[in-house]
Formats: sequence, C-alpha cells, structure tokens
Amino acid sequence: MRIVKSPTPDLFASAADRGQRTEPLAEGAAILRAFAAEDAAALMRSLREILEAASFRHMTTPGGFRMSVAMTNCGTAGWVTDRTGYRYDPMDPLSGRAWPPMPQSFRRVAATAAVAAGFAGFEPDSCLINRYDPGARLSLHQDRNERDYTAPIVSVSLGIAAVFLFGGAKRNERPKRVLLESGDVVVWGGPARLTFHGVAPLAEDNHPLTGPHRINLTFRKAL
Ligand code: MD3
Ligand code: FE
Repeated sequence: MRIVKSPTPDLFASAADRGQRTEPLAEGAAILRAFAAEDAAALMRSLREILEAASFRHMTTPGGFRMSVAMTNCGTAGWVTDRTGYRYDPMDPLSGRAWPPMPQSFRRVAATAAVAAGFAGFEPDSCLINRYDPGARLSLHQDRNERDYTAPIVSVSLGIAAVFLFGGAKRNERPKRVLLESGDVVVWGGPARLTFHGVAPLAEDNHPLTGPHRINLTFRKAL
C-alpha cells in the first residue's frame, strides 16, 4: 500500500493511526489511554476558573453520610446529593446561582473522546467534577439519575492515579480493578451504561498537575 502523507494528519487520521491505545473493558466500555494527556494543563486552568464561582464541597448522602470525594459541577445542570436525595439541579445549592458554563476545552475533549469510542453526536449538558484527597473513595454504584441512558458517559482522569473498580450489572459481581492515570479517558455506553463501578481509596502521592489530589471529570447528558 502506498502511504500518502495527509496535510493535516492529526485531524483526519483514525485513532489507531494516531497511536491511540484503546483498551476495551466490556461491550460498550473502552479506556482511551492518555487521550487527554496533552489537554490536561488546559483543563486544569479551566477548572480553576470554575472553582472561583462553584467551589468543591463535600455533599451529604440521603442516608446522612458525608462523601469523602469533594464535588462541584459545570453545565446546564449539576449532580447533587443531600438528605432529600440525588438529583440534577440547574442551580448550585451553595451559591444559589446557576452552575458555571461548560468551558470549550471540556466540551471538545468529551466530544472527541466519544467519537473515538464510537459514540458520535455526544453533547453533554453536565460535567460532575470529583476531587479525591488521600484516602477518598467512591463505593460501588450505578449512575442512574440521568434521563436518557442511551447517551454515554465520558470520564477524564487528571493527577494522581487511582484504582477504578469495574463491576457488572449486579452489585454482587466481583469488580475488575483498572489503574487510571492522568490523561486517561473512559467512555461508557450501550450495554455498559448501567454497570456498577467505584474507586478504591486514593493513595498519598504528589502529582505536578494536582498536588495530592486526583481530579475526575464526568461528562453526562443529564436532561
Ligand atoms: C461506568 N466517578 O462520578 S468515572 C461518578 O473516577 C463516578 O470519579 C468515578 O463514578 C471517578 O459517578 C468513575 C467513570 C465512570 C463514570 C460513570 C459510569 C464509569 C461509569 C457510569 C456507568 C458505568
Ligand atoms: Fe459513577
């Protein structure tokens, strides 16, 4: 086969041509290794602006427990939990104002990752931003507060690596453990959309981008 050099290789080359490492996890779920590595610093700059309007806070579960993961949101609606339950709320309960808009840098990484994983046309209206401090964890759960399960969820990991727990359709299935490093992107859709998942307690470490923290962005079509 004759190799013809394209004038704009990065824009039109397939993920495989760009050297993208894609690891299938299950039907409908894939890890795009280092997909967001080059965007990581720009994503963190955008995050700092979001935090000026909507800072990280530890929310309370309906059962009354303080979550070890600190959270905030951007976009048309944000995921929140309090004693009354879980929901997507157009208003930040802490400020009484709308959540900050989703930055262009966030939109672009979510849309391009979705395309790379086979989900064209993904337009998230919500981004839940999780901050893990040393020891913070997320127990096995399903994401089921979104209106439409046909849209995928795109997750971007930044900073300290964490062990992601990937379970099955039922809570009692023993989860697979997968290390997610800074810049890794995971896309979940189709038959994997409602799988149980969680994050093991974060190790004490230091990362040039985030210091002692892990940041995770999850892009959702909530409304
Ligand atoms: C698999 N966050 O915010 S992201 C969450 O790393 C959440 O902060 C984790 O679970 C984190 O709800 C994992 C990856 C992820 C997100 C949603 C999923 C995996 C998923 C929904 C269904 C199946
Ligand atoms: Fe989740």
